[in-house]
Amino acid sequence: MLSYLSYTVVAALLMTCHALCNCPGAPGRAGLKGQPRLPRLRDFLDTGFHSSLVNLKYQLSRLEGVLALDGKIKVVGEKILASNGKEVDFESALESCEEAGGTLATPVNEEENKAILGIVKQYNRYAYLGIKEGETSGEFMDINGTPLNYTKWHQNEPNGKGRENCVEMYSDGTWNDKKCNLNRLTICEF
Ligand code: MAN
Ligand code: CA
Repeated sequence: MLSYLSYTVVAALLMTCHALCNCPGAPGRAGLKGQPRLPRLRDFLDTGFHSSLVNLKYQLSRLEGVLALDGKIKVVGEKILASNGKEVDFESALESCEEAGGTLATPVNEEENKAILGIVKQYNRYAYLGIKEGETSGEFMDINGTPLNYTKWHQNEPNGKGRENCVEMYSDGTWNDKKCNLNRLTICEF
């Protein structure tokens, strides 16, 4: 009885596998020339996987819409910007962004700078950016040590000559090199 059952199960599995797998000779692989092939398990799974992804994207964009409407996040290109509303020194700000899986907001173009400015205005507080002075004074770079392609220095800035190693955003969106131990708004990017 047991062996008959095992046989049946194995045979059924083999037949199913053969019918649905991607092996030569399985029905639905190629079919005869000019004939439409039968759907395979992989196609079925692909379709399911694809529609799951489409649905996931849709649900995420809905959530982004809700959070953006509530002023909790700003979506700019591929980036999401958010603040916890806290004013802390540079290292603490960076740490809290990294803890949340992001980094300090670092504008790489005018559009991103404007989006960050929107949060500065929302909280009416200057913010630290994810930018630090390098070994050479007056040379600023992002958190990864990459030199900047985009800057928005206020007139006559940077002027710290190695004594102001961090960068704050003013409420007009321009940048000032500034000491790192002050309390500034935390704005993160994800
Ligand atoms: C203060 C500091 C400096 C800034 C000047 C601008 O001294 O905030 O970082 O460059 O003001 O006048
Ligand atoms: Ca300065």
